Amino acid sequence: MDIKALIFDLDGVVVDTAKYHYLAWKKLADELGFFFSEKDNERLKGVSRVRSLEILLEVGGVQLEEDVKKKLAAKKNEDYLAYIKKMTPDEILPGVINFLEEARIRGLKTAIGSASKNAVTILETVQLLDYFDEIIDGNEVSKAKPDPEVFLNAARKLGVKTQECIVFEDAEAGIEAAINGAFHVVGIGDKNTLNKAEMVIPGFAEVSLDTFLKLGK
Ligand code: B16
Ligand code: MG
Repeated sequence: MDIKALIFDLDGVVVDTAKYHYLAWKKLADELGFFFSEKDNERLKGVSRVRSLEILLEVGGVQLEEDVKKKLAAKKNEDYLAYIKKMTPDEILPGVINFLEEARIRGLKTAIGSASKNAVTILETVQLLDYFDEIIDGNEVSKAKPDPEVFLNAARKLGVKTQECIVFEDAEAGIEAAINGAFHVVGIGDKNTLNKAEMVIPGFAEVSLDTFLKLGK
């Protein structure tokens, strides 16, 4: 089946917001009195905000009431937004704009499929919003990756079959979500970690669309 659409995860694929998530989560851990390492932060990639807080508290061996957790997640998000608002288009990952422009010229549809509730804010801030036909984010899904809901919603809104889409993902849970929804999937990052993907690339720098269109054949 011919490829008709491309669905992009946001954090780790289009922009690197993981470093800002880390700074905001680390501040919270410091305030709660434990150390939260960059290695620990790897466990939060692609994971929802609520689940991220649970992992963080697990790392610190801290147990809290639900209402306190809610307040802490909101506070973390305020700190995170303060970083996000200072982002510039220079922070778009290498090759992404050229790749999106090539997709548009070739008549492919594009969407974002992200767990983040801040996806629109981030895309607006780095001036990328107009490059996507649809944005499906954490505000519109009830089931987190590896459930395919976010990508299925994107395909439905784009009006294409899942086998006609390629999902680009940097997180293992996201790759599983794409596989669970019968999408083609390209991993962005390390070949060994993302070995379930059909193809893995380090990023979009010097990558042409033709490299992926053969996945549909
Ligand atoms: P927010 P993605 C994910 O984005 C991040 O990778 C993950 O670390 C974060 O916890 C999640 O978004 C929720 O983000 O707090 O902004 O709603 O990789 O799915 O684009
Ligand atoms: Mg990601």
